[in-house]
Amino acid sequence: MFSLELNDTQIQIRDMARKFAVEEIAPSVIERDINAEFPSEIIKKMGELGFLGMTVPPEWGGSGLDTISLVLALTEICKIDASIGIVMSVQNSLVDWILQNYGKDSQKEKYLKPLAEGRHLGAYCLSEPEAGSDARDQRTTAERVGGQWILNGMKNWISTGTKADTYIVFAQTNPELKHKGIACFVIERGTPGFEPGLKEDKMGVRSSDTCSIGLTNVKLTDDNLLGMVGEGFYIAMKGLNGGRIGIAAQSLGICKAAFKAAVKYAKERKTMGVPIANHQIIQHKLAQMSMKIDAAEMLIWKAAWLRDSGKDHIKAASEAKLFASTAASDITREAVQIHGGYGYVREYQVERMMRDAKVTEIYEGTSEIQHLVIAREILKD
Ligand code: COS
Repeated sequence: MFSLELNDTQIQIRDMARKFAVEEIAPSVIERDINAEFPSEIIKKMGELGFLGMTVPPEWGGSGLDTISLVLALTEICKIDASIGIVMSVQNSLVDWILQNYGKDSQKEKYLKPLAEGRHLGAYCLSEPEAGSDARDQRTTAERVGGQWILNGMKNWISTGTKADTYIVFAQTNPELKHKGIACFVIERGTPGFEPGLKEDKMGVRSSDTCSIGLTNVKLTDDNLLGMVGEGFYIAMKGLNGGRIGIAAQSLGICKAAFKAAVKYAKERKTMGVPIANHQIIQHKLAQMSMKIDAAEMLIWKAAWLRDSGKDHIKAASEAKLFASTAASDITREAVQIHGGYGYVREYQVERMMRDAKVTEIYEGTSEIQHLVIAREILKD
């Protein structure tokens, strides 16, 4: 049964993430945003605490928790720093999940364990210069030559791209088969011909690391293949069903932080002799923000619960992501507005939240793609 009541473990995980975020992440968040500095030390500590393998079973080095626990932890981390949230979400929801569900035991031992134990970082490489929303138009090729696979192409917008140890990479084995020809590979950092490029200079989530990756005659074997040849597109999409819940949780964290800052400021700041919170126009804004946060949380928990129950959650994940990411942009914009001029300077942090929020409407499926996915699920017979 779907329940709004958290169990003891879920409460414990949420509180642990909250404490870690406040004590370990908050002190350096403004500096890391200014300098676009990847938080290596913080991520290392998060790995030691089990935050990078949350839903992976203990036998493969993980914490064996449910998706609700993951979204609770992600929300708490993103209340303080959405850049760290994207590293955590990609690793748990995409990289770990794909290896856990499509890796052979030998691959799990080699790749999943160090990821889940937090010793390695992972990246998910689906997008390309010519294949973003239209993900099945993969131009990266995987050619069978002798007993090997030779990969050539280019991947784009890869989160944790210059820092990862383990990459999940999608490539086309037979263009005639269209999406049924795509295969999924696991590639180690340092593999000859696999070359992460320069870090992008981004508007938001600046201390996360994003880059393109070139593949030039990258030689792999069947030991690098995850699932069956031709199963790659389905693996990518099923991964994104979880990834989208993660981005929704990231958005919710941003929403909650911006709302808290806006309420505090509205009670303190006076105009016309009274706190601005006394003005009806500000009250309307706060009411809208509060309602959107509650609705986003319900959608996220519902999607997470469906995923944990093994039920279809394609529509629920897209609804959660679409709603929460739209709310994040709306709420951070209003939080800046409520702060007036102070909202426009770094010290009050809502301007960073507004910049961070924007990308939640873009990555792991744009809002336009989420509308398409939801509509297709409604209309399918
Ligand atoms: N979960 C499971 N299976 C899915 C799926 C999902 N979310 N989405 C599509 N599929 C399956 C379909 O059921 C279909 O299966 P069959 O081959 O059995 O018919 C197959 O995949 C192809 O899907 P579809 O026909 O819908 O393909 P389209 O190209 O028309 O649309 C979209 C696919 C646009 C939905 C997909 O490319 C997408 O999600 N794009 C966004 C990609 C993205 O999020 N990129 C961000 C990467 S991280 S920055």
